[in-house]
Amino acid sequence: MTKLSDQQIKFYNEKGYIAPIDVLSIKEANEIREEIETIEKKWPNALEGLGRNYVHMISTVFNNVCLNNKILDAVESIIGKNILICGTTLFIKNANEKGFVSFHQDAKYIGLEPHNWVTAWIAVTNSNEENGCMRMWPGSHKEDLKNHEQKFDENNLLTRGQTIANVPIDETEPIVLKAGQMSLHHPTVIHGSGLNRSNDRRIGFVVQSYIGSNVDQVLGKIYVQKARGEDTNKFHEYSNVPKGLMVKDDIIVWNKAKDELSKIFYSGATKKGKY
Ligand SMILES: O=C(O)CCC(=O)C(=O)O
Repeated sequence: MTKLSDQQIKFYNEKGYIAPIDVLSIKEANEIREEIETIEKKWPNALEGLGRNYVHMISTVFNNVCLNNKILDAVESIIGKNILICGTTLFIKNANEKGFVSFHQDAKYIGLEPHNWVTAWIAVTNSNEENGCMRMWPGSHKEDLKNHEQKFDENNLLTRGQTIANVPIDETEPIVLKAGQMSLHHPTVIHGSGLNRSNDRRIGFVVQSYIGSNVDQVLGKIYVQKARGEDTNKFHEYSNVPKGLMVKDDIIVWNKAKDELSKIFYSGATKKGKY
C-alpha cells in the first residue's frame, strides 16, 4: 500500500492539496502522451471542446491510469475505501497558445455533494512555472464557496471562465510536478494556472474526480466506474470498461455521457462556452 503518511494527510487538511506524489513511471506517462497524440492524429477534433472529458471511457490506457493502485491508495487516504471514478479531463496547454485557468473552486459548479471527493491531477509532461503549472491558495478550502464571475474568455480552459477576483498571487503556491507525479486537491481549494511559455505542450490527465460512494450529483446525471470498495449508495449509472481505443460501442456511451455532463457544466448559465 502507498497510502499517504499522517504528515501528508495533515498537510492536505491544512492546505487543501498535497503534491508531489510519485504514481507513474516516465514510460507510463509517455504512453499516455502517445495515446493522446495517436487520437489527435487519427481522429482530429475528437479531444477538442467537450471531447476532452470522460476520455477514460474510450481508451484502455486512460482507464488503466484511473485504476492505478498507487493513485487509489493515496485517494483512499482522503475519501475512504469506497471509491468511484466520476470523470476525467485532459487539461492541455500547447506551446504558443494562450491557454490559462482562472482562479476558481471546483465545487462551485460541479454539483457533487457532499464534498467527499478529491481531484487527482496527473502530470503527463513535466508541469512547472514556465509551462503554466497549477497554483494553489493554501488554506482557502476552509472558507465558503466564493462568488465567481462568469467571464467566458476565449483562452480560459474552464467551461464558463469562472473567476474569483483578487486572489493574491504571491500567497499562492506553484504545484511543480515531474511527468508521472500527481497532485491531489480539495473540492473547495482556490486554484488556477497561467500561460505556457515553454516550447512544448503541458499536459495534465485529471481524474475529476474520485468520489466516495456517498456522493450524489445534484445537478444532473453522471456516469461512474467503480475503482475500489463497494458502491454503498448506487446513486449513479455505470459506464462500461473500454474495449480498446475508440471502439464504436464505447463511443456511443461516451457521447451520451458528454451530453449529460454539458448539461451539468452549464446548469443555470446564460450561454455555453467551448468546453
Ligand atoms: O490544468 C490546469 O491548469 C488546471 C486544472 C484544474 O483547474 C483542475 O484540475 O481542477
